[in-house]
Amino acid sequence: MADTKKTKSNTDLPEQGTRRRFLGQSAMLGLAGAGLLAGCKEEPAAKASAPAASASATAAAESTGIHSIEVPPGKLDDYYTLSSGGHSGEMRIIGIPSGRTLKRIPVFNIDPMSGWGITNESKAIIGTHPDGTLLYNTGDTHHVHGSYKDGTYDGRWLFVNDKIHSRIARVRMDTMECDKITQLPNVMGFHGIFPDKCDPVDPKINYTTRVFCGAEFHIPLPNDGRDVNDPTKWGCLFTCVDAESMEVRWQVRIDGNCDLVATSYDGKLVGTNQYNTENAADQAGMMAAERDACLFFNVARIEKMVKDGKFTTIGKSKVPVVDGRKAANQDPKTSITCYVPVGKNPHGVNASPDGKYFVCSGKLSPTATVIDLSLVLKWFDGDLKTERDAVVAEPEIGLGPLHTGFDGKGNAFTTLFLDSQIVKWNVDKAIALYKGDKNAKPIIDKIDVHYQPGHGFASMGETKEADGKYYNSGNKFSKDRFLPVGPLHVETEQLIDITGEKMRLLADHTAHPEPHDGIIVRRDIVKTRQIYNLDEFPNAVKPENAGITRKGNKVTVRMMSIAPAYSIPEIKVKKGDEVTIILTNHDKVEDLTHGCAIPNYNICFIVNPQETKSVTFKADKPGLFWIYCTHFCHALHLEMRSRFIVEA
Ligand code: RUQ
Ligand code: CUA
Ligand code: CA
Repeated sequence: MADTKKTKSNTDLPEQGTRRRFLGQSAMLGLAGAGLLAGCKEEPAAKASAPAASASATAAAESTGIHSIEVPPGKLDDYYTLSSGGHSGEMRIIGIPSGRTLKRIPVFNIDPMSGWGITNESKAIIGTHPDGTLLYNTGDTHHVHGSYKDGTYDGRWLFVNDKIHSRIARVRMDTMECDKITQLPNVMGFHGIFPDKCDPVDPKINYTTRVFCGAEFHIPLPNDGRDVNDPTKWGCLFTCVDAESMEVRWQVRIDGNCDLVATSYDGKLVGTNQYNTENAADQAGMMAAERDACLFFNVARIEKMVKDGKFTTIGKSKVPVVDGRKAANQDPKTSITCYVPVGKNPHGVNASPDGKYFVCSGKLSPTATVIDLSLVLKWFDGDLKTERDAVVAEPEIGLGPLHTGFDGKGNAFTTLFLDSQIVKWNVDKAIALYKGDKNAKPIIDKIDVHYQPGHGFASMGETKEADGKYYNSGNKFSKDRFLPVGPLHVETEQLIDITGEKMRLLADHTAHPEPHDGIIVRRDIVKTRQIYNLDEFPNAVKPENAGITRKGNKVTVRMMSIAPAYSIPEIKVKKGDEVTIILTNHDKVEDLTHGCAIPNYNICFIVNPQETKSVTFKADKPGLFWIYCTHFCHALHLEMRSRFIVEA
């Protein structure tokens, strides 16, 4: 830590290389103790990085690769980044290369702009208690992945996890709205998520029909108060969800835990990296073993077992659970799981676009482990001696490797959290080195990022159409890169040109805390609708059924909006009535959206063209309340109002 003091009192700020080394060393010191980040947070503001950044921008302009990331006024981006929002509970859409934020999609959070978590329709998706209040209003999204067809995105769905309450959400890409949320039973800390790309048995089903979910935390099974003081009885499960119905298909009880998830292109294998093969309940215990594992599941065999009724259930859940623990899977030829040993406490598992390999990063080991999927299948056939023999490379790539993206030209780009760098390395050369070719040099380039990158992902890099253009480094700390905005800083998403031999930093984009993972999707794949279809809403209000009806103390208001007016100028109810307002927007012009806010009643939502939404609440406050339009729609937007009168 002497280094820290020296740099702090020094007015000549260190240049990037020095600072980078400092980050590495201090973070390693932190590692030995409790906090991984103890050192790097102490880092002084280093203004020296500013000229370095503009220098690389100049270099970018002169390069043969990407000439400009400027998207001039009126021009459109080439890609969509679809990103998680961390404990904001939302998802986000960002234009690439400009970095413009295009949309925030509420998922597990509450959003007064759209009315998510306020309208009856969104509450039904999120889930409610019997009294109509939301089951949860917090969420923690980490990983967004798209549905596949033929090994690339089909533009149909996005799937995202909620780590807090172990829920999976689906977002339909035509409206970019969440349409389903499912809570996973028997698990806690649902972290990794990945859709399949093909059916394991029927290659004609060459599109996503399953989504796999990995749970991090060990819990009593069932978690109903039993065994809370006996960690030896706790367990973790891996879950398969049906992509179409969003129902849980099956679960596998495992040894150790899950973290990230990756799927093979042929649909036969799905893998999860395990950092707690020790099954420990404390941090020291989780770091005890020299090696942990990448755990593979044989999807076809699991589904055969479920079909044959060879499963149990846990507690009140009816979901079939099969046993994937080592003790129950001694013979590879019948085994449903294969535990491939990898570096200590690995993080991240990513599938290469050629369909051949999974790469597991070391995190506490400076290595990446390359696993050949054909050898894993060979192990399942009983033709590979040990699980470890499926490893075909383990290059030393730097400190704190976490996540890997690919350029589709045989190169991997891994984030180095402790080194604050991205390392570009060649998979074939790493394999040659592992085989004994001493002249093979897998490391091609390293570039500083600012700072402590977590996820790194490339344009179309999770598909067979990986195009090797852009790489996004999702950094966990921005420190000195932006104007300070209080003790909490904005995050940086750094855009890197990966078209050339050397990587080039193109831009610093800000991100509201705290995005984790994302995907960069070519814009032609995303086909959004312009307006809704009135007939898709069973409760749509039309001129023939518009008006106010009463049944006992239940009042239903069926209202329409056409700019700049609501169809009902005055709504009269009695104190104590239960009021349901159903609002259909009859405007047909794209983006001609209206809002509906009721002061003091905590009601606020929008209706898009040809869309219907509803709210239900108790009229418990007498008085006059102006229902007004929140969404600018017309020159007479302010006059777009209706009187809501609650008689005492
Ligand atoms: S994890 S920084 Cu939640 Cu995606 Cu790796
Ligand atoms: Cu309608 Cu503003
Ligand atoms: Ca471990």
